[in-house]
Amino acid sequence: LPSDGGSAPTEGLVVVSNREPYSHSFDGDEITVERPVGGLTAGLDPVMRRAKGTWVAWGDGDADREVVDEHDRVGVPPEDPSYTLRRIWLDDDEVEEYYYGYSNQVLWPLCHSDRGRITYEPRFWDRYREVNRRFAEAAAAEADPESLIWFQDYHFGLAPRMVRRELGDDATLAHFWHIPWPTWDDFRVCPQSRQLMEGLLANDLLGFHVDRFCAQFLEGVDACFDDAAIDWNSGEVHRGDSTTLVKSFPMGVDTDRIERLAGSDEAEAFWNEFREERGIADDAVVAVGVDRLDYTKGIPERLRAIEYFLDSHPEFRGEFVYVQKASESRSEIPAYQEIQKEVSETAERVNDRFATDDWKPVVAITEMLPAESLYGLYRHSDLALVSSVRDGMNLVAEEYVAAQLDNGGALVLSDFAGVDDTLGDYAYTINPYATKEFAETVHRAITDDTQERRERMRHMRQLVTAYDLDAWMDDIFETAAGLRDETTE
Ligand code: GDG
Repeated sequence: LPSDGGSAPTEGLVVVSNREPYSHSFDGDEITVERPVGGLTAGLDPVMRRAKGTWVAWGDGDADREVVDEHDRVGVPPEDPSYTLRRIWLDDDEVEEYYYGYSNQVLWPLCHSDRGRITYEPRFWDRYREVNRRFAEAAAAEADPESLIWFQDYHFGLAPRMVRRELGDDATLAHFWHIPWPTWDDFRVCPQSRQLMEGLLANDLLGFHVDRFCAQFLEGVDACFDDAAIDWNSGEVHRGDSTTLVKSFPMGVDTDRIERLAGSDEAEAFWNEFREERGIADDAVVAVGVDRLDYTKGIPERLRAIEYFLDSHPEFRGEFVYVQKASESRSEIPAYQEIQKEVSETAERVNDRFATDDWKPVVAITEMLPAESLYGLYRHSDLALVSSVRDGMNLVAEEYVAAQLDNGGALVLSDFAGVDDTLGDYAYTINPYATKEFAETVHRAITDDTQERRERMRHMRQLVTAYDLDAWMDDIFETAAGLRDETTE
C-alpha cells in the first residue's frame, strides 16, 4: 500500500467528527488557536490540506454569540488557510444530552457490552437525533456530487441516513466506528437498535477495527431486518436499492513521528528528570500504563494483578515500578467518578501495603504529557500493560511498540482489545480478570530470555510500521474510491 496519502481524495472530502482539528479560544478580542496534538486528527490534517475539503465538528469554546457567528466557518490552519472548518456550536443542553447522555451513557457502555453502566433517558435520544440532524445538514450543504463524506465514530449513528435522504445517490458515504460493535444479544438492549443500524446502513462503506466487530454487526443486521441480503464472504449488505460494504481496517499510528520523538533529546530529558523526581532507581524494572481514565481500560484489574505479582514475587519488591499515566475523562458522568475513585483507592492500597522509605510500587501521572514526554516514557519502560476489558483497538499498545527503537521492551496485552487481533501473536496475552495468570504473565515478560523478547518486539514493530496511520487512511480511501467507481460504471 502507498503510505504517502496517495489514495486520498484530491477534492471534495468532507469529514464529520465530534472533535475539531483546531480549537479557538476567545478572550475579548484575543483569539488563541490550538492545533491537533496527535492521533487521527493530526494524521488527517495534511490530507485535508491537500484535498482542500471541509471538516464539520463540534465547536468547543465559551464564546459569545457574535464571536460564534463569525467563526462558524473558518479557514485552517490559521497561518495558511487550506481547508474549511465548519463548526456546529452546541449549547449546554445539547452537550449534556447528546454528548454525555446518549453518546457516552448509552452507546459507549452498550458497544462495550456493559449493560450495567447504561443510563437511558428518552430526552438523550431526542437530542442525539437533533444534533445528528444539525451535523447532517451541514455536511450535506458542504458536499458536491463527487464528494466523499467520512463520518467518525458513535456520535453520528443517524447522520448518514439523514445525509443520504438529502443527497440521494450523490456523494459517497463512509463511516468509521472506532469502538467495538457488540453481539446482537447485547445490542438489542438499545431501544433504538433498529434506527441506529438503519442509519449506518445508509453508508456505502462502514469500517470497524477488526473482523469480529464486522461479523457482529452483520449478525445484528441479519437478526433485525427481514429484507436485508448479506453476503457473508464479501461483507456486503443489500437492502432495497442500497449496498453497504462492512469491512475491517485496524487503525495504525504515525510510526515515523513516534520514532522521531521517542529518540529526541526532549524525550531523554523528560525521562531523566522524571525518574529523578519520582525516585525511580536506574536499574528498576519499569512498567507503564497509559489510559484515559475509563472503566473499559481495566485499570483496577491491572492494579490487582500488580498487587498479586508483588505478593507472589517478593524478590521484585523495591525493584519493580508501575507508572500509571491516567488522565481524567468524562468526569460529569457518575460511572466515571466511581472508576476514578476505585483506581485511586486501589493504587493507594498497593502503595500502603508495599512502599518503603525509598521505593513506591505505583507512581501516578495525572496531567496530560506533551508527545515527546509520553514517547520518552514509552521508550524507557521495560514493559507496557494494556489490560482493557473491552477496547475498539487501543492505540497505546501500538505507540509503545513504535517507540521501542532498540527492539527492547515487552507488551502485555489483553485478549479483549481489538489490537490483540493484529499483535496478539507476539504480545504476552492476558485475560485482565484472571489476576493470578495476569501476574504470572507480567513475571514472564520480565524474566523471559532477552532474545525471545526482542524477537517478539521486532515482529510487532514490523507490523505497526507496515500498516501505519497513513496506510490505514489510504486503505479506507482506496476502498471508498473503488465503491464509487463501481456505482458510476
Ligand atoms: C478510542 C477507542 C481506539 C493519552 N494520554 C496522553 C496522550 N494519550 C493518547 C495516547 C493515545 C490516545 O490518547 C488514547 O487512545 P486509545 O486508542 O488508547 O483509546 P481511546 O481514547 O479510548 O480511543 C479505542 C481509538 O478510539 C482509535 O480508534 O483505539 O479503542 O476507545 O493515542 O497516546 N497523548 C499525549 N499525552 C498524554 O498524556 N500527548
